[in-house]
Amino acid sequence: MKNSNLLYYTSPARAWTQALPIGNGTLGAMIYGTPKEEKLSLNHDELWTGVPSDTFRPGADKAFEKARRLALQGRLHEARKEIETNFQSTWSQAYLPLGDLNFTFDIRGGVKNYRRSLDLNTGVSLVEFTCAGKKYTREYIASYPDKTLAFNFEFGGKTDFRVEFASLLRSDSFGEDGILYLDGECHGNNVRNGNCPEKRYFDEPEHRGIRFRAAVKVITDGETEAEGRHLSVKGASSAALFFVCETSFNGFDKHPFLEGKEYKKPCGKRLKGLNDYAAVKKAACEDYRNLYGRASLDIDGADSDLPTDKRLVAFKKNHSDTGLIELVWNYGRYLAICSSRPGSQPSNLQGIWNDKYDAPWNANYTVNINTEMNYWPVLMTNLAELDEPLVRMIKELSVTGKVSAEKQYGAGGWVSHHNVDLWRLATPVGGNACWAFWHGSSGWLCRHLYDHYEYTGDVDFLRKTAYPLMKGAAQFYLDIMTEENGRKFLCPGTSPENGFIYEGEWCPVAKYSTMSMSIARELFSNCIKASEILGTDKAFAAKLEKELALFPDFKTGSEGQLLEYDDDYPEDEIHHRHCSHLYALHPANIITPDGTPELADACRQTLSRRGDNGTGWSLGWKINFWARLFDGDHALKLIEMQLRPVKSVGINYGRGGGTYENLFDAHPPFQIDGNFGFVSGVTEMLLQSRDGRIYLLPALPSKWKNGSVKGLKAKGNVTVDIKWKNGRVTNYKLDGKGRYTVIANGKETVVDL
Ligand code: FUC
Repeated sequence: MKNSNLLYYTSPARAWTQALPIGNGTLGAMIYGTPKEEKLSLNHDELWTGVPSDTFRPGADKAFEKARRLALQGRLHEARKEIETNFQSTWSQAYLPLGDLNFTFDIRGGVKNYRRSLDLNTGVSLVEFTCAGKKYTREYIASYPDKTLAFNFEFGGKTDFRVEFASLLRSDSFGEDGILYLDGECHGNNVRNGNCPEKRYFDEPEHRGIRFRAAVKVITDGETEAEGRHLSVKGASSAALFFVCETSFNGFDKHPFLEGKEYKKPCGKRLKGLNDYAAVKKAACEDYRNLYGRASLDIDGADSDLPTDKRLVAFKKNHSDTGLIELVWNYGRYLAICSSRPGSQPSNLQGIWNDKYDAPWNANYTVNINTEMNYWPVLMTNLAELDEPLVRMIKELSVTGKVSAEKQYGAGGWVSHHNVDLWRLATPVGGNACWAFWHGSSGWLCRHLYDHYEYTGDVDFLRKTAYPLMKGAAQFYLDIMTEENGRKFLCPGTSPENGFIYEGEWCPVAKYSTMSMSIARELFSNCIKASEILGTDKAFAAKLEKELALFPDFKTGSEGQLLEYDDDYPEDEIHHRHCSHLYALHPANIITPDGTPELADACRQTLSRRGDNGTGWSLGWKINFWARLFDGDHALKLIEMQLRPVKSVGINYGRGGGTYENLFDAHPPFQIDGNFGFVSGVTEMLLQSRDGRIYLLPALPSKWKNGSVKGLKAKGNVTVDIKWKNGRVTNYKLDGKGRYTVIANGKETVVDL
């Protein structure tokens, strides 16, 4: 058995990026594993600043019109100024940390045989050590069925300990009947959004934010006593603890204070039912295993039984440990299961894990790449259920996005921009137009809906959920399309978060951007396909067809690269981390090496000029690009770069991407998208599917000579197992229905399932 399902360490975490994560979609904890003073850093995914509010900018529609006129006249700097001054609005709300649960154990003597671990096969995290000849074990799990984080402590002899909450939020803590409570309140406003720079809390009910109750119940053979803000336990040989948390958040469109949901009683009710650790653990593990156990990967190569942090360092010198690649692939699936479950919020920039009062980029939903990347691996690794929170978010965004379309642009349909929050912010934020003025996320998010249909084959989902949302997003782009010389395009356009040199100065606003046009192109095509499948909306589909025929073609530049904008403007940052203009290559399938080889060559050229290096997610995206170009060796190079050990946590936009000791992806700072881009990248190297074609090992690196992968999904709801030897498919199994063309070992075969 290779060591590809276990993270372990021989010393406690000293930093958050060394601690180990558990989560049930809604509740999350980072476990430090300190023997005598344990710290669990806690999260609930509904703890955000703010309340629902109107964020649109009055008069923005006029500003948009003006900016468009200016851009058409080639007055791009003026167009930018108009957008930044009169079009953009406020920043998103912020994701907040719940707090820490701190334990002090009365354990004396030197600690020996220390080990902490996370077993991805079971989802169980363990801390073990001996002290004065006694063995201590602490076990931590997250339970989705029981909506709790549960811990079991076994002490080698009678031990005293105390437990208390510490939160950065306005809160109060007290103990009662073996239960420790934390009642708290989130900020009514994100200080970053400029309305009220220094003020986080308000007295006026209409400005008060989400309230919550967190509680931990201790069941022990020792004596439990509440003393002020902590519980103290005396003479325990073991203790089971159950942590729960409920909030007053009552939906994106309900005021959490004035129309808040009851949260204290449900908390108590939930705790009442939690008494039997073994039963809770059994149900949690079964539920987890049902998802995690669906897929597996085995690449022949070296293995390592080094502790994970040392293993990462060793990999830097010698890349032969394919077990580490499997481990990070498995870990990404684990993180997806922990951070996105039906009923939870979608995973944000940090999944659900954040210990910072002011998290980087507010740990919001950044939807010009990051949130989408979080969901890339879900369908292909057979975890379709995990899409639910994202699908729900898109539905809710279509409501706020309708207001955004109307007020910001005077258009129909719905639109969202580059940031989203718990309240489904759909208007453009403030600041530089290079990020704020970008209306591509509604279209991009809709590709996930159509993908969900394509992977699952669920026509009902397409009819009731996906298509109406796709149609609304398409309607918006139709409404704002601009015509010039018989061509239709989205004017003005930006390409996340890049710019170019125009009339001697840096400028982010062009006549149009390749990415926005690619998003619209894909969305329109998917709407047309959906209308055929569903037998509806023929007139609308015909309109889209007509429009598509007028889209400008992809353009290539002086060095054969795919152009990012309508013109070959001089580049400013040639190694920019975003490669948005390659959207047509990945995630979309508009450009393919076998369908449009010349454009695929242009993408290759773009990637070569951009260079390999980048932030964590940028490296992750590049694995996927090279996989789509059927270049496994280049994809592997990016994998190796993404596994570079990183310790620094300050924001670095440059080229410092890699992996922290707990295998979280490093932008830096920690950003979970890179973990997920890694999983989809590796998967895309082994399996791709589109338009009834299933590619087996389309981008297998020459180093991965032998191996097998099981339980992946191809579009059409086909489960795929593949075995290979000496770089050639030797065996494969497709489980599903329908007719497909299978491409393996350079040969095409039609199969009927
Ligand atoms: C986008 C990226 C940054 C970072 C931020 C959260 O704006 O350009 O690199 O990932 O999102």
